[in-house]
Amino acid sequence: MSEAKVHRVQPAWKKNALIDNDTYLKWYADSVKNPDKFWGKHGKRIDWFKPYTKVKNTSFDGKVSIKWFEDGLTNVSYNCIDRHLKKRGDQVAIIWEGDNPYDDKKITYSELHEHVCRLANVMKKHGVKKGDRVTIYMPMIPEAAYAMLACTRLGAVHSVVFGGFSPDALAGRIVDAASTFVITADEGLRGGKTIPLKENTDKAVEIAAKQKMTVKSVVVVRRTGGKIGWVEGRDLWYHDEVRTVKAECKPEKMKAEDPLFILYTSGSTGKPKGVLHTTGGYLVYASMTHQYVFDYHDGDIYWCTADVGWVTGHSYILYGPLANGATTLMFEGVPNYPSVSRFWEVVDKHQVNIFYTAPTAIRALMGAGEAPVKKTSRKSLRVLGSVGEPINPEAWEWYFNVVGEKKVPIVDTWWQTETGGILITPLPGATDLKAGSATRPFFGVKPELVDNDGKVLEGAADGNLCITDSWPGQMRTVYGDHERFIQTYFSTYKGKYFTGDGCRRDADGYYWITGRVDDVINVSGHRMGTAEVESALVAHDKVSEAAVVGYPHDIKGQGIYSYVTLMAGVVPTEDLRKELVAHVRKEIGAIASPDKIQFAPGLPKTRSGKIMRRILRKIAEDDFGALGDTSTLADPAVVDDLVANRQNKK
Ligand code: 6R9
Repeated sequence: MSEAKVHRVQPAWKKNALIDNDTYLKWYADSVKNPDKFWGKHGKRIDWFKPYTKVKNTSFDGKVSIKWFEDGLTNVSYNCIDRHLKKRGDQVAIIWEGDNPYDDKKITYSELHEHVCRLANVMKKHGVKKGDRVTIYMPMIPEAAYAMLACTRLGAVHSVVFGGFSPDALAGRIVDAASTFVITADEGLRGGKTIPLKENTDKAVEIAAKQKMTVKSVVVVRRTGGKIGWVEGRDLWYHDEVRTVKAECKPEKMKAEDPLFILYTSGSTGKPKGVLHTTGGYLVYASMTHQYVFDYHDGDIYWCTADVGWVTGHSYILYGPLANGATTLMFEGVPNYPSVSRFWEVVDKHQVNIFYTAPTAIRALMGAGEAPVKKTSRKSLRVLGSVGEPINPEAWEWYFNVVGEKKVPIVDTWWQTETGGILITPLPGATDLKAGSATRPFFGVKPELVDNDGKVLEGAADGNLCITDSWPGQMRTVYGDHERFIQTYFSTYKGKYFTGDGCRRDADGYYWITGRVDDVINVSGHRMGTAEVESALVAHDKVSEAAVVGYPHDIKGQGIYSYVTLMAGVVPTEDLRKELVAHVRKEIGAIASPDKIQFAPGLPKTRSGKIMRRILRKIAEDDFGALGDTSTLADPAVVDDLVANRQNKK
């Protein structure tokens, strides 16, 4: 093998592994040669009320149409709960670990069944029907899982909104999905701090009402007991409601292509898109990747540290693991509370075998040194995973050497909200590892690298990452805007799904994701469109223009750097800088807070008025010696001012 240091598959990883390298190669070849046959077989891993006879019916051309298992009938909640009851009724389905280390509980599959049925009956009683959209704005408590599963039981389409988003962001998502039913909690609790979820919901519902979108019911789970406002006739206490309904609720028979959920994600232009996933293909793909990527064996304790507000929480806290009858751990807290040993203490406490987290957390913990890790045992760990952004080789090696003590394989899993599940990844018993590479495609995935003109690059190459054929977990459309779906993903390189990521393939055929090539930045593994932050900034009455770029950040991966031009006569001050940061937090949420704000009398523009972001990125990186050609600028002098006042001087 060439280049980076290779960590070969160790005998212990191979010993009981589900897939070894020969099997990987054979299955992969079969999967791309004859997808109908391959997926026709693996589609049976879930239960169908009516078996499918058609497997794949997909086209990336023209109007783009993606259908899998289209004539089959199934139900996600049935597959995640009911079908396990006979064998696993008393097995723990969810281990919940609270923000406070003394707060935890275990929910068995039969208990999960009852909770989900009751909530589904409450929703039914208040008018929720198949196809309706339900917004879920919850902390990381088991009721978030019940809410999602209850929707799938009825065939309602959930839209989970991350608890860190602002009332404005929540309102936008409620309106876009035309959702009249919201499930939330009084407050969230993270790292000892409360998050006013109900208060935010009240504000969001008001904002939505101004846009003619009436929310009829708000179900409230009591988490902290904090003081909240109450709207009679609209608000419902979860604990009161679930007591009054039956503990049984029949799962709806859903078509494979019936919508399952909407999840909003940032793109390079406009407001966040509602990524739509459907029922059958999504579940087949989420469960299959969960099993093979994490080499999941019956009885394993599995922990993914994501929030259910992101796709990772959907596919790999909830749907994949539960469809496989796993025990999945749900964590309410943060990696550094009460101390930076928390992750490893939880691993020991619950004897976690498979642990899946984000590079930003690894880097932050790495900064705190080895001692907080070493004081824990971690003997139960068998597989470590990484997701959300490129993992730098230093962080990878630290994860491998310190956390896994050189004995545990790392699966660096590349995928996206749009892909539904993992597309490029090592398999623990099959793939030799290289620090920083997501390695090879999962079964059925056909990656391709193209240059900016769309020319296909062969062999070792650096280019734009496309996927040339469909896989069952792929998104089907942008909710309510199929044209935008085609435009965003299938028009840059005709007939191919364009990921928005840059990627290098080495001589061994390993893939190395280099990061976004569009105007999306990745802050602590969270996607943020620069356009969204810009529009929040210009919504402030003292701002006339704004341009936002990412810059390398030690912990977050990328930080948010904003250039702001003020209205004539407004004096730039430190206070105004703080005010603008607070303003963006209010408009979008804390994850969008600019790390740096540079007041700029002018922005570098071409003669046609296009902002030259390339230059802004360089200045933000403090790399202004390499600005490149600035001769096409309308006013080259603005660059001197930008360089002189840069905020990231080394
Ligand atoms: C699952 C998720 C997707 C974007 C994606 C890419 C980056 C995710 C990665 C990775 C390098 C990995 N990304 N995993 N980059 N290596 N293992 O994160 O979905 O929030 O939609 O973000 O994240 O840039 O395009 P999402």
